[in-house]
Amino acid sequence: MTSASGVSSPAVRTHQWRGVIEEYRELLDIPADTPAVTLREGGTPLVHSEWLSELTGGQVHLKVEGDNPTGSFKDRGMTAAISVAKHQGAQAVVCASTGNTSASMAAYAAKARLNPIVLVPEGKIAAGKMAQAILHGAQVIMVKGNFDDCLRLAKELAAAYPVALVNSVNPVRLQGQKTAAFEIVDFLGDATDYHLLPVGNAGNISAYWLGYQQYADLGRITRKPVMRGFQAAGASPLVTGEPFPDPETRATAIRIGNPASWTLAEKAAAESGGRFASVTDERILAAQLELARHDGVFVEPASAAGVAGLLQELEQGESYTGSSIVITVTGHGLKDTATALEGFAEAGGTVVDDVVVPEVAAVAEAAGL
Ligand code: AN7
Repeated sequence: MTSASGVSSPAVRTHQWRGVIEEYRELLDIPADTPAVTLREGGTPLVHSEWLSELTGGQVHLKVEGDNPTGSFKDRGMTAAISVAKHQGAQAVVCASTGNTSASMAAYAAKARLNPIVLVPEGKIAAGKMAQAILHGAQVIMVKGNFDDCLRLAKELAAAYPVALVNSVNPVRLQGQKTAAFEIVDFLGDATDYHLLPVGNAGNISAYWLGYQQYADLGRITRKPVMRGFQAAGASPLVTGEPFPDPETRATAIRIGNPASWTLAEKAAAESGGRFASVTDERILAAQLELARHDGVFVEPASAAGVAGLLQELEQGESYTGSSIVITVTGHGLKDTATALEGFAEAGGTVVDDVVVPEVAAVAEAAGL
């Protein structure tokens, strides 16, 4: 077939994923007539991990959220939040962020022609995320404080000035983010026995639980997974039960001391028979490296917390034999190559530094052939 423009089109068209709002609109609690501002987020791969399946004696899948348009799971909630903000007449949007929320908000705000304002903790944002926010046109305001200070300021700003708050305290965000649970079930045919994931501000674990509960109510799953959330040891308020006034971790995405969705997250853990645990930065960086080596999946440090948690539990004698497990890996490794390479070097790795003359013998020698 040839169209008027002279471009030939295939006779059979494959379905092109429309983004999470159009794929799941009837299941989302947002105003029905909200036009979708979308970069066709979601529809991310559920990748079988041979490495972790062998280690556990179970079946482990990774929900690879780094494959979203801006490289993290945040795009699911952001398409919803920006669509609703635009529809309601907002002209400016604000968020506090450890990096990924700001990158996502800036991209969707650009698409929606809104003015994005981001508040980030000074000096603690991975370079890739900062570059995204800047290039998408955000006003990036660095705060001499941590994420929790930024979130307080973002709330105060939105309360007093004409700017819409799109952090996950905005319930529309969780409506978008819960679609990841739908996708997992739609792909596997049922929920898994366990779902493991990193936890920072605790919106994601809360959203997954919303999604699983909704599918259970609709009779689309026969069981709900046990939810296990993993925090960095230096920022683990859900484990200790107390806010951290000075959270510290090299997994900067989850450097959060007082999670906004604390209560919802505790509910998810309690109702699912799950729990929270902490993992050290050393374990997080080791898991990031092993995941890249064994599975070909490159994630940012925070995103490896769920895998680090699984490995730690196996060492502690926990059994996952015969179980099905999903681990969400939340953001792409290219977001923060500096920390990745530091972790690699600390693990004894050598970054390639041989420079050879342009002759095959020299290349072969350098390659150890
Ligand atoms: C890669 O961008 O909070 O528990 O401001 O970027 O839902 O907060 C990021 C969080 C995990 C934690 N993995 O998710 C922000 C921000 C990555 C992240 C989390 C974040 P939540």
